[in-house]
Amino acid sequence: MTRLSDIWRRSHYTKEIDENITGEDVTVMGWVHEIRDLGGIIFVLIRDRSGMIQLTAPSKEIEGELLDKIRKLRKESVIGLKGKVQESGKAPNGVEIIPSEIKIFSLANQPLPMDPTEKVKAEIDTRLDSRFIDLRKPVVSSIFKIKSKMLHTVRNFFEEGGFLEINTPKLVASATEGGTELFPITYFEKEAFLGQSPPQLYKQMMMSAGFDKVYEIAPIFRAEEHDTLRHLNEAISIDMEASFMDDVDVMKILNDLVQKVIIDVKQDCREELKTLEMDLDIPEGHFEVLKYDDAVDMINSRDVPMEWGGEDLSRAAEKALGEMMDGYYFLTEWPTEIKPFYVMPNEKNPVKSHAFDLMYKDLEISSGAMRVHQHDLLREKIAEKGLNPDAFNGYLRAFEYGMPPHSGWGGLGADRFNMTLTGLDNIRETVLFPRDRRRLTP
Ligand code: AMO
Repeated sequence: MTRLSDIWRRSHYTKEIDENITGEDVTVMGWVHEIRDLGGIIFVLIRDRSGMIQLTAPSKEIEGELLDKIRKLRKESVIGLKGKVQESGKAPNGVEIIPSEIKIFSLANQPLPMDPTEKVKAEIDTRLDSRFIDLRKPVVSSIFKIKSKMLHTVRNFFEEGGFLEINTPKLVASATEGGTELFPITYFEKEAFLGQSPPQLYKQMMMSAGFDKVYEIAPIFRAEEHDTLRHLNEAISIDMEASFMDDVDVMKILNDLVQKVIIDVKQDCREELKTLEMDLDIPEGHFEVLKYDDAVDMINSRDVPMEWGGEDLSRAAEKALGEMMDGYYFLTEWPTEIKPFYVMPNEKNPVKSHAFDLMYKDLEISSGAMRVHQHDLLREKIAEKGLNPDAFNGYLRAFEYGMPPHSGWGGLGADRFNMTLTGLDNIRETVLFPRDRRRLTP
């Protein structure tokens, strides 16, 4: 077929060019990372997704028109390069390319809004404003290569475990986790919201539908005002739900999944981890389980005031726990009162519940529970939370005509989980285009 475009086709990523292909003709595509014009010889570093290669142009050996083109290059312009691979002791990876032809696809304006070579460090706001350039830095793109691997492992893990991937609506009519923290939107003549935990009610309804085991990877929207290093207003949540399982069963699934992701990332993202100077430890066996009661005592022992059942963990409480607990651990037996309506109370002591959180040091990375599957109890619990049960009829009906006992967890925050894999302490680093209290663009 004849092509209408005259874009060249790449023969190699720069990383694939080494002394084994000395003498071969190659075509690479990339960004001009650096230019050094020494008069008699010009060096240009060309960068692509995989790494960098040096173009070497000795002015005596290169014909005038091509040399002029090379002299015209500007940093971060996008070019195609055809040339011969030659061994070179001085070039960054032991080989260089002697050019035969160059195609300039796009010249970059100068000065650049930020320096992608990292020689001049930029603040996070400057970086996010020019995120498309920021992401050109290996230290930044590594974060997203690790995230991609993580998501790939998550999908494989669920598929191999017999889970069905589902998609649930993000435009919803009511809250799931409590009355506040919702973004209202205009839905024709009605008010609607962006879901704060959209899979929650629907993944439970899938249990009534007989799907048995489901998962979803999708955004959650939270209109929380706080401007912290751990919260965003849009985040990616990994959710699962399974029938005929209790909280301990699904904690085991979460435990296994986290371990599998760490094993895969450690094995397949060596370069990226090295770039990030991150040494990942594979946690072995079962994560430690800490009961909420004991956590309160431990927190109080650090002179951080916290009352049993009164509240979720404050930041000071999380920090105190993080100093005493290492790596991943579960917090269990949460007070029923502070958990959402769908959480199953303990049969013998209803003040306590079958809810758990997965923590990494001082960071909560997932919440889950055995759910209430009895219709009348669920209705009662919705009312106890000050919500109108009639507003939940679409959900509640699924509990009237055959609902298995079930459990699940959610919000294995893909972004927060990624923080633990990359060693970063600002969640904005792990999201391409973060949405926070002040940022809605780019
Ligand atoms: P929860 O509200 O605890 O539980 O949220 C679960 C997880 O989602 C992530 N997360 C966030 N990440 C970034 N920014 C935010 N603003 C944010 N809010 C939450 C965290 C957190 O641990 N439906 C239940 C889950 C379930 O029971 O299945 C839920 O949403 O990693």
